[in-house]
Amino acid sequence: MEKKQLRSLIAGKLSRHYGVEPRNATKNQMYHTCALVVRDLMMEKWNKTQKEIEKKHAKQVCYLSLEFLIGKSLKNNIYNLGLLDEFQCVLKGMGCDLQDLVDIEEDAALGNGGLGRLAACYMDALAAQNLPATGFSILYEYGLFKQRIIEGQQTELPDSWLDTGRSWLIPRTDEAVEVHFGGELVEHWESGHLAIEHQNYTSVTAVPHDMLISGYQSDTVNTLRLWQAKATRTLDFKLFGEGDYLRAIEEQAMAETISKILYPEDKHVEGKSLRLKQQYFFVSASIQNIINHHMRTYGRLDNLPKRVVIQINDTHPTLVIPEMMRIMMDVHGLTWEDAWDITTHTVAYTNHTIMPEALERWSEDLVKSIMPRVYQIIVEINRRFCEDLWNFYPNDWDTISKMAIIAYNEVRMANLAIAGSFSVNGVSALHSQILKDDSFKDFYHVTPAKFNNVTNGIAYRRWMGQANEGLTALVTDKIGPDFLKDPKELKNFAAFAEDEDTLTRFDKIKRDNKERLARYIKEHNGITVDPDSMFDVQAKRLHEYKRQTLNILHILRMYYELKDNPNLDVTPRTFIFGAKAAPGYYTAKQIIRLIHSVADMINNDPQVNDKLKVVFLEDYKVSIAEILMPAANLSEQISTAGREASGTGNMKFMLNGALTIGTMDGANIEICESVGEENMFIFGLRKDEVLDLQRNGYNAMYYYQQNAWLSRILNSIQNGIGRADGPQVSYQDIVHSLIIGNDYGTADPYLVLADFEDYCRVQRIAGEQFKDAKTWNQKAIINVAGAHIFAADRSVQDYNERIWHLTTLWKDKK
Ligand code: 26Q
Repeated sequence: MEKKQLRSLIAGKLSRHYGVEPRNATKNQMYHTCALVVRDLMMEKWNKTQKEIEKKHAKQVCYLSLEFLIGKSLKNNIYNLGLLDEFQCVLKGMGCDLQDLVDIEEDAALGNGGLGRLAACYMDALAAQNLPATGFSILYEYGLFKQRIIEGQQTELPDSWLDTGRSWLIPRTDEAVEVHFGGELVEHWESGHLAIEHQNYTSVTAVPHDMLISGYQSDTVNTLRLWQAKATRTLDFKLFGEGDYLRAIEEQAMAETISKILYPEDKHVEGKSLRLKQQYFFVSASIQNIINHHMRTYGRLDNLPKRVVIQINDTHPTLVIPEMMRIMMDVHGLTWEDAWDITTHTVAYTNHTIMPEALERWSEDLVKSIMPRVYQIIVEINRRFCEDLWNFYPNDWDTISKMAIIAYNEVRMANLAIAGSFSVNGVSALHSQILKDDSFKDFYHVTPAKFNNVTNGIAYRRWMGQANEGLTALVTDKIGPDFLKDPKELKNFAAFAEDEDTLTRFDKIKRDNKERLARYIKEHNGITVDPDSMFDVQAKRLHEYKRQTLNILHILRMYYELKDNPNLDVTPRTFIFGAKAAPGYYTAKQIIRLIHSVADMINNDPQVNDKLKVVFLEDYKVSIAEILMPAANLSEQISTAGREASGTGNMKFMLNGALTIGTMDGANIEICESVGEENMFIFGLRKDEVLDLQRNGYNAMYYYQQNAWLSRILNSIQNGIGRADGPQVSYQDIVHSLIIGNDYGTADPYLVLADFEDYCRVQRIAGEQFKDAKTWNQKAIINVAGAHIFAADRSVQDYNERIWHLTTLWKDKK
């Protein structure tokens, strides 16, 4: 596209939409205008993509996820269209800076963390590789809460992202569908067969809003379809007529709460009925849409598995299985056998969690009252499933009751997901192995062929191409630009680990990125940090199993070592945290507060101040990660072995040239295979050692008593932490849960104390090695090159070869 042409597109849109000239436009008007121009450009490709899918009878993936953590879209879409220079230049001519527009855009935070961001990364990779895909989710009016830190403590504020986000959404009222809740079932005979009628239900209308998903240098534009809940009848005239005006309005408000807010808990599940309604609303609307579209195109359902694969992102969309059965039987008149055959050849399930408290279970009564017909179907699925199991495990009631879909008055979503899908996959090699050996062992024995692994991956064009322009330019100079389309090419960068020019330039790039982050920290935290110090970063959701506490204990140890011996020759460090805690997760919030107390103590102690700083970045989100990852030297991936399904932050850090300090957990193991143990800092108990220790009675108190550092540090946390001239806050609950155990369980369930000494040992090694910048940079370069295996492009190819078997729409033109 010519700059002239782009200029006239922008000016034209501005004048038609706002009636202003470019030089008089506000930044907001300019932002919306550019978004609309970009959307128009994508729309042409979107039409072409849809036509090609029809023409080719292409098989596509429908990715069902309660979360898509998109982040910002403007720059990503301009980048994918290959128009970054053009936009920058044309806007400049209009007296406007593209970066200012990028800054205005709110993140679309329709997700909590890893699982949601993964869905967004996969949508990017699918479009880039010309694979047809539709993402389905909910149009939450409020995304993940905004985090404000007040006196060291997290408070939550609503996130009304739609102010800027709506520029990307195309309402499709023509494709709205109804979802029915509650009511009763009445059975009657209709021309010789039993028909089920659903009466007195509450109807909610699902209105789709489409977001167009572009791919890098690709003509494919896919769809992310977000469902908004609207009352089906805006006013109930009967109620209205009776004067019950308030009830009529109330019914409307009730319906619309379904898509109001994203649940901010990850891992921990609570049986809230609104959450179940969200799941059913989302699943029903999506599958109706999929089936309607398929019927319009083919007029039959038996070939559905040849044209569509439904990938469910964890168990949250599992109700798609019984809902699909319902529609095929009750609406389209299929037999149970035919409907089951189609369903179980269409749905595939990805598991993302090992933590038992994250396994979704719903009370039977709740399921029955919200979706009576779906409940009936689940009961029948369970009956048939247990019957089959009886043949496989004769007389083994124990095993069968563990595998049952309904038991103890609960519906177990993972069991339903496994029974109703043709593929079950974990998200890293270790995680998939644990699913087979442990979590889903009995299922694995019945249908071993169902079980797959697809190691997670990241949108490296966003996480390096856009977030780290300096590094991208360096890599491009050395190995050419092909790696941006084919991640395997990135391997070749390893050959430059000894190259002097590469090393000097790499050092400068990292330094620039650190300065940019230092400016951000100065502006937002008022703290001055030294860009020459090692940036040691832990950024992820706050969870006990991720062990931010272990990091803090080590920081305190370094601090006290320096206090004891101010002349100690330590590598200056800036410890940086970013983390949101689920609003109801007390311990996680205490840990955030502890980090702040430690920061307050250390940052205000002039004795250590040229050596140590601690920074907590408020409101960690995708757009902050984009500044943070490129500036990190050390990436903290320190979960208890066997707990982190994969991790994806670990991949983003290494891709930007940080070295990992980590346990042998999740994808860290594959990072280690890719770069070699000498290029990272591995420590801690291995998965089996963790299990052994826990089986044989782990004694946390023993570590506390035996290790002088642990006693000293934990005592100080118990006694109070804070700056010398300020309030000291005591963290009794944290100390208790580490050495005594709280009401809910044994002491230190995540073995923080057991791994402490070994963690400190490798931290010391990391500190020493950082002094030799050249060797450090060589290792960093090997990490960048080794990250090629973690490209979402590769993950999506794995899914395609092992599970999806999609039709490629076309080859890219060169
Ligand atoms: C479920 C029911 C009710 C309310 C909330 C939830 C819920 C929501 C989100 C449960 C879990 C989640 C998120 C899980 C998650 O993010 N898991 C992470 O997934 C990543 C991508 O595969 C992995 O890399 C991480 O290891 C894993 O923790």
